[in-house]
Amino acid sequence: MSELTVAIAKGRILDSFRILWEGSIGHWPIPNTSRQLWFPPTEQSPGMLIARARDIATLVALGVADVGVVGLDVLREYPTPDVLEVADLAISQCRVVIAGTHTDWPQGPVRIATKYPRIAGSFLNQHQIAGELVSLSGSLELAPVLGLASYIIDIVDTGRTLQEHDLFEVSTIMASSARLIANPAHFYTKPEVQEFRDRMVCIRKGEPYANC
Ligand code: PRT
Ligand code: MG
Repeated sequence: MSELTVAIAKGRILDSFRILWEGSIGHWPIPNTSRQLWFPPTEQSPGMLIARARDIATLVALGVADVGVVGLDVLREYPTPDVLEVADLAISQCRVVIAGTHTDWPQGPVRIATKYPRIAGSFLNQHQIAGELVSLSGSLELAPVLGLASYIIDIVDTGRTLQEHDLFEVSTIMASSARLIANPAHFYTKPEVQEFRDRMVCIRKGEPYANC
C-alpha cells in the first residue's frame, strides 16, 4: 500500500470515506485537528492528498494521485476524460434536483440558480425549458427567498434544507454517490491500485478482503 497515493475531496466525502478506510486499510493518517493537505505514504498507510472536489479528477488524470474519491455530481459537472471510474463507494449519497417555490414544472422563461451550470444546462435542453441560469457557488436556497430565481438546481439529501426555505422538489435530475476513480495507466500497471479498489469494494459489501 505504501506506493499508493489517494486524492480525496475535503468536506463530507472525506468524513464518510474515513469509515471505509478504517475498515479496509486501518490506520487513518489524518489527525483530527490537522490542517495539513498532504500526508506522504508510510509503511501502514497509502499517501493522502486533500483537495477541492473539482480538482480531484485533474490530480488523478495527471498521475499526481493514483486514485481519487469524489462525488458523481462533480465528475459530471467537470468531466475529465483521462480517468477511469472504478467503483461506486455508495457513500455521500444524494440527488441533484430542481426545486422551486412550488412543485409545478417551470413554465415560460424562468430564472434558475445553480452551482451545476453544465448539468442544469443539459437538463433544460433535454426538456426544452426556456430557463436563464444564474451561477452561484453556494447557499443556493437563498436565491428564491431573495427573489433572484424561482427555481434552484442543487443537491438534496434529507430534504430538510429545502423544507426550511419553503422550497419543493419538482424533479430529480440525477442520483449521486462518491466514486473511486483511477489513473488508467496506474490502474493497469500498479497492482496496489487494483488491490486498493478491491479492498474498498469488499468493505462496502461488508465482507473481509480475504473472502470477498
Ligand atoms: O466547499 P467546497 O466547494 O470545497 O466543496 P463542497 O461544498 O462541494 O463540499 P461538501 O462537503 O459540501 O460536499 C461535497 C459532496 O458531498 C458533493 O459534491 C456531493 O457529492 C456530496 N453530498 C452528499 C452533498 C450532500 N450530500 C448534501 N446534502 N453535498 C452537499 N449537500 C448540501 C446541499 O448542497 C444542501 O445545501 O446539503 C444541503 C442539503 O442537505 P439536506 O440533507 O438538508 O437535504
Ligand atoms: Mg459545501
